[in-house]
Amino acid sequence: MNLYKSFFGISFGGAMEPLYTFRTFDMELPLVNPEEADYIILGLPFDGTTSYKPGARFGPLLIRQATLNLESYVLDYDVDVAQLRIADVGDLVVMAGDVEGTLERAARTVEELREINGSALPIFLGGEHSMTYAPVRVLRPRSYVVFDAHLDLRNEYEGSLFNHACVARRIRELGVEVAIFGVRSGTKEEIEFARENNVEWVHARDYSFDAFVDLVLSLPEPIYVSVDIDVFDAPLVPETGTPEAGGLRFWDVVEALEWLTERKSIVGFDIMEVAGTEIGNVTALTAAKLLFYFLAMTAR
Ligand SMILES: [Mn+2]
Repeated sequence: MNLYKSFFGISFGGAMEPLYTFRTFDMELPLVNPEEADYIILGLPFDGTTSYKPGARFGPLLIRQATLNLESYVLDYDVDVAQLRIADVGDLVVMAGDVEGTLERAARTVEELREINGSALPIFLGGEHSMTYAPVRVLRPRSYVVFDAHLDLRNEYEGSLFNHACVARRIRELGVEVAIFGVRSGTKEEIEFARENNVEWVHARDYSFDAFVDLVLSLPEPIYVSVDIDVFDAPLVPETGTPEAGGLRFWDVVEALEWLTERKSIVGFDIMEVAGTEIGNVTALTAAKLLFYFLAMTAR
């Protein structure tokens, strides 16, 4: 399909049924076309299986809007993210309430973007964590490192195998090594699945940089890295599907990502489960800040 047909905002929603919208004008970054990009950003604004707080469908929009509040210069690395070659292709056009149909669309879109530019690093903004399954299936990492309050290892939840509470299990079943950090919520069934299937996880209470490095050091590469925004302590991310007290600090995740991006080959990155309806909400500001840190640290 012709990527530029809708790029200049002319033909949204025509007969060609675009997979994504190019609705990107709020992002505080000068953008480039996907062919020339080092990073390609795609929003996955799906919230059809949300169990508690709704609004993940607005996550990508809220994150982009929150970038307007940030300086593009990241002090820590002496990097200006406005200088990076970033393509933002907008949001996937989701199929409301249809998680499997939307996952298929997301997978097709990720494949298409890989064909256009296979050397750019894909970054996804969500949207429910259920969506992470699509890029992982397409990008075929050998390991999945995830920061999450929840194990997401249920076999099924509320009648769906692709519910947000099942995503880490589905990924493990692809033969991918799974390591989960910041956990403080799970079921007995999930703990048993983890034990029987070599899924490594670190409780938020036991989390330390050393514990992180110990675990990820031996993971096979390349790695897909996922941040469920609910890994952070609830006051930092109140607008998310299932907030949990007792989470990680912002710098815990930044330091872990610094280590990963410096030492390991990363095949994809996402920030998921940002929700809400209010511009400038705290969760979106946290996510936007983390996004700028990630972009800047990979460009050090
Ligand atoms: Mn979670």
